Amino acid sequence: MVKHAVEANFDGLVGPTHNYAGLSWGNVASKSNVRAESNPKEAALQGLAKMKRLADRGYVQGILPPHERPHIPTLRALGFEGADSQILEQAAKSSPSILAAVSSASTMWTANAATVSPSADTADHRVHFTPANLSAKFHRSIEHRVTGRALKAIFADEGYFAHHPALPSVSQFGDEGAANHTRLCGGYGEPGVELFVYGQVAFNDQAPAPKKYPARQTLEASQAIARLHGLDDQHTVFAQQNPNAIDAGVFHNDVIAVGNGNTLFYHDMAFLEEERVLADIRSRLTGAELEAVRVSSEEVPIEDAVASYLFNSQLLKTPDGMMLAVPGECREVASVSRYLDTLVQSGGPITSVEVFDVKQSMRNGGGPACLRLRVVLSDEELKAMHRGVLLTDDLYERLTAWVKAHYRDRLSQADLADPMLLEEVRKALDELTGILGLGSIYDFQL
Ligand code: SUG
Repeated sequence: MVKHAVEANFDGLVGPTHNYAGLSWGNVASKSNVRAESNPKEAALQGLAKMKRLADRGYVQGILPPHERPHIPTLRALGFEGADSQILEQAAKSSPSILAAVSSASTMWTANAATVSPSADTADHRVHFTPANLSAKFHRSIEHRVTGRALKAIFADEGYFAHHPALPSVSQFGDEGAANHTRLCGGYGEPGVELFVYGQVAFNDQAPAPKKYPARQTLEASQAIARLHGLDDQHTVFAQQNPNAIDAGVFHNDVIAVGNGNTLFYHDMAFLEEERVLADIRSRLTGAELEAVRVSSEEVPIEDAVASYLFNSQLLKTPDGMMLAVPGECREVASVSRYLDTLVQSGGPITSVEVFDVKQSMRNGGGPACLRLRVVLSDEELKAMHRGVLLTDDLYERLTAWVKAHYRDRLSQADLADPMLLEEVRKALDELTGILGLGSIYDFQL
């Protein structure tokens, strides 16, 4: 029986150590803004404003909390010793790159937090979650344990929700979560097609692969997730990303394609085997015809797609079609702005475009779609989850006040060694778990 379901978006609340450390080789924005001064307060408020606008439009909007950073347990595991302040001092002196990595607020990009399969697709009819190991980048590889704890605290009822540990943390199983996973469907409660996009085949040296930048997701990882989630062949399509796109700065599929419902909005350089991928989706999709909105390289050159993050927009169902929630940068790149003007008049499934300012995150390569993890939930599942993380007017007010009270408005690389910053972060996060009713999820709370 088909149940009524909704798509909930869980945005990562930007953490108090948001900074620009140039940690992501292959992510053009991260490298170009290295060592620029950041504004964590503005970043968090921009994120909250996006969430509020969408919640006001009637979308179910949730929050995933930031992690404890700088992460002292990781520094201890790497041999730094003494009191927390001594550890920070030693790390800053001898290994500033390691200190920067364990200080990143990268958990804000929750599209990389996990892969989620809705109950309509899975063999045991539960919602399945696998936190991404993010093994391609050291600063992100330390996220999955706490992410797993947060997801378990929010989706606790084992009758409805199943949680898997992250895949083995090695390059052969490199997994970047929902950034490389899109679900196409008729209604949200109907069985859908889960499109897994990978950058490289790990156990085949002959398979096409990017030459310049790393492929962060492997076919083997995507297949493992599909097995763990109990997805059969009728509900899955595996597609290789075009290696030339990765080499042009498309480090995740969500930088070049976004899908929702029966609509797939993508660039002609997104997939290695475009025709095969579309045919596979079409042959599996039930309850609706696929609407493929293809943007050609003539309309939007790949460099402009990467610079503007056109495809890192959120595609959201509206009563009369689909809304594309684009980052402000899309109006600053001429080809993209022109394309958007024609898009809504084209008579296709995308009927409106709205602009969101998430500049602080964009400077690290994170657009509107990076900032959210989608979880399709039936009415019963929505009731069963921990609702303290769902954005209401009251929660928005409390979180805004919390950010204003605890966050700095400027942060440089030198500030990361400041023991006061660590204290501020822990105080703020302890208060946050109280506001969200999450119990203890951080190492410093256990
Ligand atoms: O993993 N940037 C993130 C951006 C993630 C975007 N997510 C999606 N496309 N879904 C990354 O590359 C940069 C941090 C720094 O350089 O300080 C960073 O981690």
